[in-house]
This record gives sequence, structure tokens and C-alpha cells, in this order.
Amino acid sequence: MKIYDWPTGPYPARVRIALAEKNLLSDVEFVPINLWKGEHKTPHFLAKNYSGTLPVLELDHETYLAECTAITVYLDALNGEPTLTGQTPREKGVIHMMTKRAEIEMLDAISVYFHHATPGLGPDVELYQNQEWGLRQRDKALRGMHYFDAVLRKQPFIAGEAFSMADIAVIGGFIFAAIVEFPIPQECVALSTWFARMQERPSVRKQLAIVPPKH
Ligand code: GTS
Repeated sequence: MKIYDWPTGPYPARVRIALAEKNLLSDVEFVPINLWKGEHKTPHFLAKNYSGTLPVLELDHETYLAECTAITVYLDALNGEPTLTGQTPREKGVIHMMTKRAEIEMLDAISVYFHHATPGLGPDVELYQNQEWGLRQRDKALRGMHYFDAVLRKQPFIAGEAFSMADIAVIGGFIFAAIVEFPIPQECVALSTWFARMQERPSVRKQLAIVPPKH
């Protein structure tokens, strides 16, 4: 398998964690696409992924899977029993919902903050910025952290009783928060305790050992 990737990016990290959880890391050839140079916005790359984002899994020369959720669903079905995306209809539904919620309320919000209210990937890549929108998304991510803290006060994992793709999405949010130096609110004790527990997993620890990107 070939994955177009940026080794220190929070979204690619989600797929790397999923690969490690599924014992598939050694089956993958990682092809770096330099975000700081805007390589993800070239016509050549856009032909692979219209959205111009990473990661992208190349299935063959015509089929490319983008979107971390879609890639994780694919990987989870590839190797043994699904362990990240649920087995029963109920588990699948809840995990999908909580993954989407992690994206909308935290990870994507931090990403928008990064691209709009900070220098982001620099003027050659960030062709349109709206600082007010970015700052609103920062507030949204803060509210999202409080929401997930409340969730984790009642259950051990983001989608219930077991580790899943939804936990990986929130971990992506933590990785992005560290890059933009966005502190996790001190009062979110359940969220911080959960994150400490997540770092005990080899898949997560390995990914967090990678230094965040520098301009
Ligand atoms: N919804 C997409 C997914 O889930 O895969 C979002 C992917 C995404 O935003 N990836 C980032 C990207 O390509 C990579 S990173 O920020 O995590 O390194 N960003 C570049 C850009 O210009 O948006």
C-alpha cells in the first residue's frame, strides 16, 4: 500500500495510529508530500485527491482513498476482525457519530484556527485567511474539549467502553493543539486523564514521539 503523507501532520497521524493498531505499518510505503511547499495543491496531487489534503491511500493507479475516516474503515476491514470501527450496528453508528463529532467540534476547528488565525502554512499556501473565522473556531474547539471532558467523565473511551477510531480522532485534536500551542483547559481533568491513558498505547506513543512540524 502507498500512503501520501506528511509525517508530523495531525491527520496523517490518525492513519498511522490506525495502521499501528492493525499491525499494518510495515505493509505501507509512505510518500511525503511537503505541505509547507504547497505540494498538496498542485494539479498532479489534486488529481489524486480533489480536496488537496493528506493523507491519501493509493489502492491502485485509479483509486485513491482520502479522508481519515474512510481510510480507517478500509484498514479496519482489511486485517482481521474490525477493532476500530465497531462490530455491531450500534457500535458502528456510535463510533461514526463520535468520530465526526471529534472532527467538527475539535480537530477541524483547531485546523481552521491554524489556517486562518495564525500564519498557517505561509503566504504561498494560505491564499485566503479570515482571522475572525479562525478565532471563532478556536473558541469552538475549546467548547469541544469541554464536551469531550463531560463524555469521558461517564465512560472510559470517546465512543463508549472500547478504544476506537473516535479516540484516534480526538488524539489528532491533541496533536494539532500541541502544534498551535493551544492548551487543554486545566479543568478538563477527565480529558487529560484519558489522554495520559491513550499515551500508554504503543501506537499512540510512537506517533507522539515525532517532533511537531516547524516552518
Ligand atoms: N477531512 C480530511 C481528513 O480527514 O483526511 C482533512 C485532512 C487534512 O486537513 N489534512 C491536513 C492537510 O492536508 C494534513 S495535516 O495538517 O494534518 O498535516 N492540510 C493542508 C491544507 O492546506 O489544508
